Amino acid sequence: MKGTFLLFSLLFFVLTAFAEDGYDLWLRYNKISDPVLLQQYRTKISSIQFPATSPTLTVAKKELLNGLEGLLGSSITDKKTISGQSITAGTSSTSTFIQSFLSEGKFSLGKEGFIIATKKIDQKNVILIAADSDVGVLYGVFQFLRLLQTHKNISQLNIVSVPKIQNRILDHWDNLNRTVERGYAGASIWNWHLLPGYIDKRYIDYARANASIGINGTVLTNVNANAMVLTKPYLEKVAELANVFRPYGIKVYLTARFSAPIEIGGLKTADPLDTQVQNWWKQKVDEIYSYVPDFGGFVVKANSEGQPGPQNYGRTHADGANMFADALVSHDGIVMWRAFVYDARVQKSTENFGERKSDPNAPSIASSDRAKQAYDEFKPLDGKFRKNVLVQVKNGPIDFQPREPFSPLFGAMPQTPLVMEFQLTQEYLGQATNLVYEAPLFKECLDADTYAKGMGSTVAKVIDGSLETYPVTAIAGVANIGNERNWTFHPFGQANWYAYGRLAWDHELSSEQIADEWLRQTFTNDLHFVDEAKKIMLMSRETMVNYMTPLGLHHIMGTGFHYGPAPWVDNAGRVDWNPVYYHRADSAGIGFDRTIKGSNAISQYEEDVRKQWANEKTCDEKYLLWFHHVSWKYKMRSGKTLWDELCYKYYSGVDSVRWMQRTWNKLKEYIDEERFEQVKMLLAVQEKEAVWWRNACLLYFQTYSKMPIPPSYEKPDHDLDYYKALTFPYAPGNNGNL
Ligand code: GCV
Repeated sequence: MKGTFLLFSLLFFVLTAFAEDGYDLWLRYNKISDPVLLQQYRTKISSIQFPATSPTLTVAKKELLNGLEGLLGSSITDKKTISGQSITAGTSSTSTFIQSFLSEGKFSLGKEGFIIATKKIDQKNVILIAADSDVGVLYGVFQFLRLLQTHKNISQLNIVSVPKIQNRILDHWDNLNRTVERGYAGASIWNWHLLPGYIDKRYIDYARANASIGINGTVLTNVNANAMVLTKPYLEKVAELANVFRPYGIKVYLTARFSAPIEIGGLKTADPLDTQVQNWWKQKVDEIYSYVPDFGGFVVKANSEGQPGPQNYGRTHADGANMFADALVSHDGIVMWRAFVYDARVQKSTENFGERKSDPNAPSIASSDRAKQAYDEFKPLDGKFRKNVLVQVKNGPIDFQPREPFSPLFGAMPQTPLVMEFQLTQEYLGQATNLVYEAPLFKECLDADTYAKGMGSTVAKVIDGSLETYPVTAIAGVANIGNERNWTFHPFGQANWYAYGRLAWDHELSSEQIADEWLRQTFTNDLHFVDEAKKIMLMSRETMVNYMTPLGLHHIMGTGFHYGPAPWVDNAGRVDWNPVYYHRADSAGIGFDRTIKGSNAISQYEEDVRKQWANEKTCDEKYLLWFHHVSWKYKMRSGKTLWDELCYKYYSGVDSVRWMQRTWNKLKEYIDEERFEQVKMLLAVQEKEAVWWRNACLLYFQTYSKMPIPPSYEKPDHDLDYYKALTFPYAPGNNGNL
């Protein structure tokens, strides 16, 4: 009996120890199963020559050895001298061979670029991983391992890779009490209570994962900020995290609460032009650098959704940002000042989404269209910021919707470097239950042409400094990470973290290429699996747009938690939180008129863009209802009426989810059961949610169109009242803001 129990316990241990729990992300170094390829790789790599003379080179070497031994299933010799069948890694300071190779080649690798090249030494091939900096070598190591993980031919390598954007940052909306605003993957990974004494292994693996995709900065705290993180006990904790991340090339940033001088400094004001306030911030910044000598700087959300800011004192955003910039400049720190602002006269409660308060200090900013407000407030400030200030702009003018046109600020502030802010966490994209691969969304924005300096002035070129030269460039992604074992809850959420990092490094990569890499590293190199799963990924974003907000609809989700459809809501605390404000459905038609006849938000775009979008007939139909109020009977390019097209889109969205389910179900034999089943269950949840979105939206819009849902479509299984009555008081992703 005892023996049987022991046997079962052992079996349980073995099974769970090898369970595919997703913790390893894309950094999986299982032995290559294709024997021919394995042999080819083994003949090329049997040793490394890699002097590890710094903490960064030490972690790089460890990763390389660990990766190679796992992938090749053989032990790798660590040699002192270069020999054939080997990898030589390092910089000019660690290897004379690399020194002469780099000086002959005259490469411009900058602070982070690397080269992976095949060279002949004594008639034998050697693979070089070389860089001008230690962190460049680390990036090269990860890229080399990726080549093996994705089964690439490594016979004649000649890769030169340099990041296009300098600061590639993850923004955490994590609160000090471990809640995560708009987080759907458990609690915050930062265990503030146990820091600085206890270093969770996750911190190291977080740094490894980020470094593997080139992310080099992390903002630890929520933009709805808590001043306490700037106090001594918390700075000690921050310093420990920075120590863990440093070898991986990752800088730490914090969010600065504008009113901190009052809240933790005992001052009576936070006025940015007050010398006492300025000195307080200078001293605070000096103190931060005494803990974290390579501290990156601040992200600030000011005069937005209840956050205090310079306008409370009659000052401008530039006054506020410059005060921080002056405090940071001698340390080479930067300020990322967010442009996510909209009429501050009404603010959101910091504790409860349902309760709204007016902010008596906020100025009156007359604007009828929330989509115009960031541009209206920030464009006039172009040229007024210090050199170490960047203005951080969300990809679209409203708020991370399934689809938005690019923000008109891109290209409109040539004298100011702009940070692109994407949202990886799926606040409006089905949260963590929907499979939505976001690379196509990111690319749509990055590749959009602003025409700021004529044709070809893409958003990517605005932010990477190709159109204007900036001393500093940056991109930010709001993290989708939590303490769920697999980090992102949905196994495919990992792909969004991965894709963001890869695009931040090189925005010219395609969504398809990134999906391909990620699938191979995360699941298997089996071609059938990769092809089919890739189709699912590539169609997933458009699918979601179709079942949530087709044809340019936006912001019609449930208020507060932003979960599920609620186009009927008309009683939110401020007018521009109401779905009815955005879709404007009435008996004549649907859509927000942003042309000259309406809010004229379209005037904020360059003429070439404006001309196209201002006319219903030439406007890309994916933005039609974003810019136009269109009659229900309007003839679409398909020949259908707008109403029929809307029905078609909503129904095809659901059909596509069902296709995704069928396709996934056929992939069972290719991957592990755990992750297969997890995705299968989540796709079933997604299907239900897609049907819910479709039915709720169409039944509601039908009360205005008075037109029938074509009889060939399946009938909604409930009436509108049923959908209106659904409530979710405990949906995840709440603010907390503590
Ligand atoms: C961090 C939206 C979100 C808020 C978020 C805000 C922002 O309004 O719903 O949770 O706050 O954007 O980006 O600041």
